[in-house]
Amino acid sequence: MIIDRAEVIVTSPDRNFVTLRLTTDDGLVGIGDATLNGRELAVVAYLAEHVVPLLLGRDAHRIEDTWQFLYRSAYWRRGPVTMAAIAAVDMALWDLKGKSLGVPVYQLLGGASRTGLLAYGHASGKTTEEIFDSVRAHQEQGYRAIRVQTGVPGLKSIYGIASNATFEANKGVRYDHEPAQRGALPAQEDWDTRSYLRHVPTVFEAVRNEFGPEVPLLHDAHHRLTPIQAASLGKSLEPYDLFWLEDCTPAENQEALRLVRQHTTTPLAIGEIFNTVWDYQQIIREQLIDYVRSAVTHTGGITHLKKVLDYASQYQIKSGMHGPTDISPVGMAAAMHLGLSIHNFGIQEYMKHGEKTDRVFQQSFTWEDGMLHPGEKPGLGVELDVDEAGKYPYQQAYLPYNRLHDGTVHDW
Ligand code: KDG
Ligand code: MG
Repeated sequence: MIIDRAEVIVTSPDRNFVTLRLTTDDGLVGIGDATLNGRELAVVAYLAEHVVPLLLGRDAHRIEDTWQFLYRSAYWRRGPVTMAAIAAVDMALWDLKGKSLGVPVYQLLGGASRTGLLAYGHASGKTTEEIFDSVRAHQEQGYRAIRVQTGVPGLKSIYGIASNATFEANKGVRYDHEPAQRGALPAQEDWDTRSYLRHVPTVFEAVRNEFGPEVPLLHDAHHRLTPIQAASLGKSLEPYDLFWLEDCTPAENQEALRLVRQHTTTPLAIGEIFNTVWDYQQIIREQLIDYVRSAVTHTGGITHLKKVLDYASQYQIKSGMHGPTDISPVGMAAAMHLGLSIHNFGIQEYMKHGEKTDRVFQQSFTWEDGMLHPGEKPGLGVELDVDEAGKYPYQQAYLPYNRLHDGTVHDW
């Protein structure tokens, strides 16, 4: 099974996606997700200029060796661009191995450890009434666990709060297919931590009163708090029994989590912008988090994220893999195969892709009763329709960013 063709395909059906497509001498095709939201073309260049030439002629069965070769031979290690590129190669190789052996990837990873994957969706609203509508809409769509993001009085727009237009377009499930803003510049939003810290607990109190104690509720603070502010938020949310509080502080300072941990028992999830096991070294060893948020796509693929999660399992830390719409259906499938097989699966984030995306990527996963399953097709179970992908060229798009009232750029 020798790789004799490697193509990098960029498509923008509902948003931008980067896919690596490998073809072997025996005619098998494997695909991997390399989408890095807002920096897509950097990964395209890395793959096309520096990785594709290394892949031609290699034995596609040698997954571990190819991973080590790409990671170590570059000299420059880690980083989101490098690790997304390696992830795409890794996913495509697992896809090929599954297809060549006629089994779904989760069987190659040790087989199923459960019957399905509990998934959470994104409810949001500017007001409590809008949030209630959004939670109800998610429950009607089958979601059993729900992330709640709220508008804050005095702030005009906040990332993660879907617009009314999006609510309509998504048939009642309030999330954006395109939270990245199309155009040459990122949109500017405003931020005020004191207003946020005062408001969020009142929203969770209302949601708990309305929906009862059973439903797992999650919240994402998007890296915006200092350690002591994060500690205070965790403490004030304790009565509402969150499943997790995500990205409470900027994640690159691992030590900060010690202070947060000393003050609150609200479970913590971190890692959607991490890309290697080294980013997790201290917070796993010191048990400063409860859930690993990395996506397969941004953490060097199935091969590397499995190692992170195996390390985490020694400390009873579970998976909570990143699954917004900027993870392509290929990256989502990889997450489902990995999540089904590991023992320490926690929860899977799942935002439905748009209809155009579903036409470009034909998928075999199932969504029943709030649970995902990757399906039984050999490989990852996703096929890329190249002709359909060609209809949607890349469009420049960026995530928004924040400024405080005095104009200071704030953490995102
Ligand atoms: O590309 C970044 C988004 O995917 C991210 O902001 C979404 O925070 C996010 C989440 O938890 O899904
Ligand atoms: Mg997040």
